[in-house]
Amino acid sequence: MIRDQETLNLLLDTISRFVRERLIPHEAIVADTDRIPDELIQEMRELGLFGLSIPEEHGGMGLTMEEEVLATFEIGYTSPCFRSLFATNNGIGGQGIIIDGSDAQKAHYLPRLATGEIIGSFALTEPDSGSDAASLRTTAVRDGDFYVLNGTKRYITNAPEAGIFTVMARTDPTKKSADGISAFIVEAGTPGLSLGPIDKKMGQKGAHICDVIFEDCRIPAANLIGGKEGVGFKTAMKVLDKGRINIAAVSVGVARRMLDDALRYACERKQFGKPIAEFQLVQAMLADSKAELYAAQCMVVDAARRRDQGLDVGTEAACAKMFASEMCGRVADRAIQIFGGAGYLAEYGIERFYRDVRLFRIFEGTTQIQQLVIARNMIREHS
Ligand code: COS
Repeated sequence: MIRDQETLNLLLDTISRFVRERLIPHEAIVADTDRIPDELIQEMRELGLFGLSIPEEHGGMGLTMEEEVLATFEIGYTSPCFRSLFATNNGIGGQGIIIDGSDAQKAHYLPRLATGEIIGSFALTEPDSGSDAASLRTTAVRDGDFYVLNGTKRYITNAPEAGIFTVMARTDPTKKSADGISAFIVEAGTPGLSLGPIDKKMGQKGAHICDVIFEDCRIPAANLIGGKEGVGFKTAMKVLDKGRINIAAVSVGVARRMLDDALRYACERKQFGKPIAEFQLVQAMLADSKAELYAAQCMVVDAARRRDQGLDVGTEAACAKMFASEMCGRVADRAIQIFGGAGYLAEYGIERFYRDVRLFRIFEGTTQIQQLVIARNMIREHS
């Protein structure tokens, strides 16, 4: 439910201007240097982007899910690496604390996440545990007022920049399933926590991932999220339900950008004596992209509204993530096709988006995992 349309419009307009005036001009340099300039990060802090969905009482904007996805549509209109930097604070790196954290944990960590003073990161995946998240092997053994963590987390977004990690670890080694898993807040710099080298990847230059390694890493028992063992997997799944709506929203944002770029090019580029936009086969690619984009946008807003109503959105989040990320991949592919040879050149930027958006179909649950979640829920409801 949008609470105040006028304030929201102001926010969306401010973000849109920031994206067009500050971020878009820096896309190429960030891709070349693999680094977001410090002054842009400071501007993101000043705009409140690190705290969009962190509750107001903890220093954030407290946006509803619907408001947040509308903001993400705007933020998505540029290289997704920019959003990646502050998205974990609003999403997977902060939500574990927001959803299941104790009052003391919220009061201690959320204000610093909201301002962007620290970056929050989400450490679920491991070398041998990706889609099968419940099989994770990192252990957390209670020792008095501490837990001792051992294990390795892999592909952890923003780990090189992170101030805190939400870490899922097995507290009950006798249980091999999800109910032996607990969630913890681990501060960067804790002895026994180290980082692997930054991974080289296909796209999203400027956003960084690496391994996070725990070797007899002692953390206070007070950092067990919600003070309760055995519910960490559920915390992770609830976090991902929200995260998946956001990935769907950024897919819509980037698809809009690619389609606008492709449309502009199609109207300017002339072949056979007229703009290629006048050819019906090009029009088909534009029209298919527009229709699918509209469908994805409607799904994202609907899923967000349902979450704001307090409904279980496991199915809708998975549907939106699957459809929107796949749609974004198709739009990227058609955009390259419309650009033709120019689309293959780095100079036009469209090949960079093509590589960047490939990740949307993989992270926060692959398309195949979304299919599995959707079908399982359907079968459960049926029976
Ligand atoms: N919200 C709350 N609880 C949830 C939930 C959700 N969305 N999804 C599952 N749970 C609960 C289940 O209800 C179950 O609890 P009970 O045992 O009390 O019934 C428990 O969690 C285990 O669920 P389930 O049996 O469905 O777990 P599975 O091991 O079969 O796996 C999938 C579930 C495959 C859906 C999960 O492992 C997954 O999402 N994998 C992908 C991980 C991912 O997205 N990784 C990306 C890394 S983060 S960038």
